[in-house]
Amino acid sequence: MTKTRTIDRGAASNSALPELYRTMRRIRTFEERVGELFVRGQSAGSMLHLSIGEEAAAAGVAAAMHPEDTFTTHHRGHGIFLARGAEPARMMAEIGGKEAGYCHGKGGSMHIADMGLGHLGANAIVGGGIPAVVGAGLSARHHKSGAISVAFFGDGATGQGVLYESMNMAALWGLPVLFVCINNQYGMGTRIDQATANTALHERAVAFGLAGLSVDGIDVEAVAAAARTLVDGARAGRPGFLAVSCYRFYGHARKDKSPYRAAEEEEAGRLRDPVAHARARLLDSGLAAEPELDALDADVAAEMDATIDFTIAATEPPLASMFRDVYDPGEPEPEPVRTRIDRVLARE
Ligand SMILES: Cc1ncc(C[n+]2csc(CCOP(=O)(O)OP(=O)(O)O)c2C)c(N)n1
Repeated sequence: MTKTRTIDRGAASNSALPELYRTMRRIRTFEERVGELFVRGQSAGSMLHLSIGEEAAAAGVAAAMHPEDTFTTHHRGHGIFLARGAEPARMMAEIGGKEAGYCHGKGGSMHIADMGLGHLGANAIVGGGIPAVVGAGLSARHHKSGAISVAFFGDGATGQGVLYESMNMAALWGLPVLFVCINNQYGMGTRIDQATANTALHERAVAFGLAGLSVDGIDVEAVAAAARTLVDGARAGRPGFLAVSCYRFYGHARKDKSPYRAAEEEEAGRLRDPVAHARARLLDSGLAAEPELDALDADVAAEMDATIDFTIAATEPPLASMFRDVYDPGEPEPEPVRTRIDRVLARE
């Protein structure tokens, strides 16, 4: 796999922006290739949710976390896992339903998990991953591991009761937990202000006794700074809530052409581009020069091209492994469906 370069910003600068830019560029390009995988009919399952436009939320919060910290994601979590150190090839292979994937192709896009990297699981049920971080936070405190646990979810999850139960318990018990709401303005085809009267979502967390902040998701440095404040607080037993405001560049899932949004709105929304914003900031501040950024982008493109080639060439899991990693290894494996069908047919 191609190794991507980092920007040499000299000993004088301690800005985190070059690395944040690189993380966001990798997410953007990965997601574009995942879109291609879908169009080529090579993704497993019929749904894919891309996080293009939301890169700053993933990169900024991930940068504030420590290696031992754990997290859960929603159905739009590819970028978050990449920012937390996922190998693109293993992740895309998972999305392609291949044996080489993080869950041997059985999780797919919406159910990736990897305990080694602290990923407690992506969850397709809106709000489904949120309570798990309360448990992880309680466990971390009990075992004095020093870790925090972070739930990433969309604005749609703020309509789920489980968020409020989880925030209440986290605040009541002073757990090392952070709730990160990626507000991309839409829950499927419904704009947030058509579903929610008070769209200042962090205020709800404050009402529950958490530290609540809201940040503009076009600015990855602002996201990282807000996340650092809340991560530090969470580690000291003061749970937090971060609302990151951004725009979902494309439809809800790959098949959705978002007919419910005006073209002008989409155009304006896509101008709120965190990757382009970071690039402009790097150039304006002299932290990087254009050729350097072009070279980095090209390296990332090559890395992700290799990733899609790897995925397409990878093999599917054997049928015999269908129930492996699905049931308790201590229990006998259920009879594979194929053998059961064959047995029933032979009886007829
Ligand atoms: C409990 C539940 N209700 C409904 C759905 C169907 N559904 C899937 S994604 C989605 C929208 C979620 O919006 P949001 O939480 O804002 O995340 P986004 O898709 O914008 O990233 C809905 C309603 C679901 N998966 N789970």
